[in-house]
Amino acid sequence: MKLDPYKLRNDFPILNTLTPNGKPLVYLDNAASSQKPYTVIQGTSKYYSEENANIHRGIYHLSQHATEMYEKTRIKTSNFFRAQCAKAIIFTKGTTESINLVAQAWGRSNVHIGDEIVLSVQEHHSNLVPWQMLALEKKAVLKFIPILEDTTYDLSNLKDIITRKTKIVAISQMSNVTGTIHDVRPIIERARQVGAKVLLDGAQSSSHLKIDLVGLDVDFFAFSAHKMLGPTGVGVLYGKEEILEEMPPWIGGGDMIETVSLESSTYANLPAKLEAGTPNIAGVIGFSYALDYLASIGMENIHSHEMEITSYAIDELNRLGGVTLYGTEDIEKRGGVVSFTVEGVHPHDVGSMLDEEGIAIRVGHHCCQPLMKQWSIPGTCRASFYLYTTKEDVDALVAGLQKVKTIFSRVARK
Ligand code: C6P
Repeated sequence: MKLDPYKLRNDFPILNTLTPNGKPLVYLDNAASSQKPYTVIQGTSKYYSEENANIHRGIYHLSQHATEMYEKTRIKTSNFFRAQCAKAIIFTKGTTESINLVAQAWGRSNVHIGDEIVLSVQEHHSNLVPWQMLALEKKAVLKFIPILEDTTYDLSNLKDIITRKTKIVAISQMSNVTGTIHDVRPIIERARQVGAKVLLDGAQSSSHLKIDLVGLDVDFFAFSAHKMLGPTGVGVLYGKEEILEEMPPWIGGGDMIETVSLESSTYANLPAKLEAGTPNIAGVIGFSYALDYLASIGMENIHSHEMEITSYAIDELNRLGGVTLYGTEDIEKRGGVVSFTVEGVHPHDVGSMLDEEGIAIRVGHHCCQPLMKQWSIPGTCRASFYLYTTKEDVDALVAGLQKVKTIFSRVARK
């Protein structure tokens, strides 16, 4: 069913606010973080006002109720992403922490001198730095899947890149810079042939696509709640149960133990083993409301809407002229992200001038410095869309860019 962004906007209080200089907010930075609907805001507030207690520790009603809501969110998350089971869902602080958890807990026990770790050249720093740290510690080798001119993965040399020496392949399913949705199946198949594990960075794909984790047959999947209408400070690491079972704990502390003596400890079963300390209970419960909201709309409908908006934005930006667009022209391979540069204008100037018009986009390297280096540019301007983005938002962006171009062409003439 086609979604109605105009109707949905009423569910997001921030979208009806004005910026400090009195302009209606045009929010086009959803790849950085999405806005939150009333249900998430009110659900989180209800937890703090009426339901707040620590979990897994109390035998009193409030604590048991909070535990139940927290654990129900785990089950809901598992069902939403068609995971193996709820135990395979580990709550973290976000994608970054989820990837670090794998790099450190799994990586330290499974990656050894001379082993290879395969990444791609367009990874977010969160899916580069943790592996660089591990490779340095273990004297392992980093290898990279290149991208084609259309920004999809170049699979032509996959057999040479992913070999019997490969221990793990860690790649993103959707680029935060170009919005390219990658066909990761051939990469997963190749990893299976050589016995390597696969981690998918789902920070972007999780908010835009219907994901079937068991169908994808990935070993690990990492994402953040705040990009899918949920609170900040909550993320998920999905891992195949048998792999998580074998992984040593990452952080030690309360709630992850079975027994503790002064000298040593034994550890709890999954998922507690990998969730030491008091978690972000309010955030996880808030995420449960976000999942309900997304489910009520349907991820396929969200993706269709984004394709429509993205296609409209690409057409309008091309019509504007003087704008270079990055990413594939095949709309079927794109999510709701458009990266571009404006001829003769630094992305930061574009961002600042659009801000004066109430338009929020992200400019810069988007935490993908190696990709910017490959393209020999300091950064791009990035407009990113979501279920509440309208064609009028895109029109506002294009009008703002027209203004930028006019002002800069006047400056250039002087
Ligand atoms: N990208 C962006 O504006 P965290 O910060 O842990 O929630 O997510 C990190 C992350 C990892 N992988 C990808 C592909 C991402 O896009 C992000 C977050 C935001 O592009 C903030 S830098």
